[in-house]
Amino acid sequence: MSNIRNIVILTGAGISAESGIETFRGEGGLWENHRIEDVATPEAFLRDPELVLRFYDARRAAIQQVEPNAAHRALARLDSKWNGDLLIVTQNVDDLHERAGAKRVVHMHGEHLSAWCQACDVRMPWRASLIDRPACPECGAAALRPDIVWFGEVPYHMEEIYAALTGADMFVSIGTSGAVYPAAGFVREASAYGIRTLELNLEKSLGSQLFDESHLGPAGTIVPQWVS
Ligand code: BV8
Repeated sequence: MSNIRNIVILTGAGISAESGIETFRGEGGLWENHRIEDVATPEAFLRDPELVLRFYDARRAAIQQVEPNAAHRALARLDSKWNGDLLIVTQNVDDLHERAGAKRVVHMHGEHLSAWCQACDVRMPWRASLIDRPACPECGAAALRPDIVWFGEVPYHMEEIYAALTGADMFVSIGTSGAVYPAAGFVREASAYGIRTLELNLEKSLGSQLFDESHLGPAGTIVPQWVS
């Protein structure tokens, strides 16, 4: 990586799989027989708020029981020693990158440990359950929802992400199926800017043929190898 100065790293559910967090589209990817696309939408929340809140309560509790794995730790090491620009753009809503020590992280699909009040529009750290519709600590309304970007909603940090992409020398995608946009389109943008692209994934993804280079294997093994 001698002639590389600025890196953008996209991560997906696959980087957290070895920490024990289910991915979305693997064999265990259904939740109580619901596809993620059927639960993670504003329409689902309007139609059946209890189902959606139960889904997120279960995942918010689960991520507080697991630990970062070797892949998260390797990216945190890279972040701390890298002198150029580096941005970890995660589609994941867990906090494992941060708990491994990474600093330059943005969550484009939101975060499990954050709640968003639909009455006063304030976002706040949140670790407890939302199923009983607790009052917003800011305004008192029972209007808290998971601070998660659902399908059909605009992802967070898009300006920062595209600015980082246009200035990057390398784009690395780790543990994502390439099923969800706009994240799945970043490799196309990177290639259009003439940026070197690398995929580290357990198996071929929907976008594998778009990458200059692709290494297959578990992230806990191949990410530390790439970083060292
Ligand atoms: C938007 C929060 C407009 C929920 C999630 C074309 C262009 C633009 C939009 C669209 C488009 N076509 C369709 C759309 C709409 C839609 C979309 O993409 N739909 C899909 C289903 C076709 N997109 C949207 O609605 C987005 N909003 O487009 O707004 C816009 C656009 C641009 C700019 C401004 C505005 C919003 C999408 C966000 C949805 N929310 N998450 C929650 O988490 O509960 S998406 C959800 O899928 C998760 O965030 C997840 O991260 C993400 C992607 O899944 P992956 O992370 O890739 O996980 P998956 O299970 O699929 O794959 C795991 C991979 O890991 C596999 O490849 C596997 O092999 C690998 N793996 C497994 N184990 C390991 C491993 N790899 C390494 N090691 C291992 N051990």
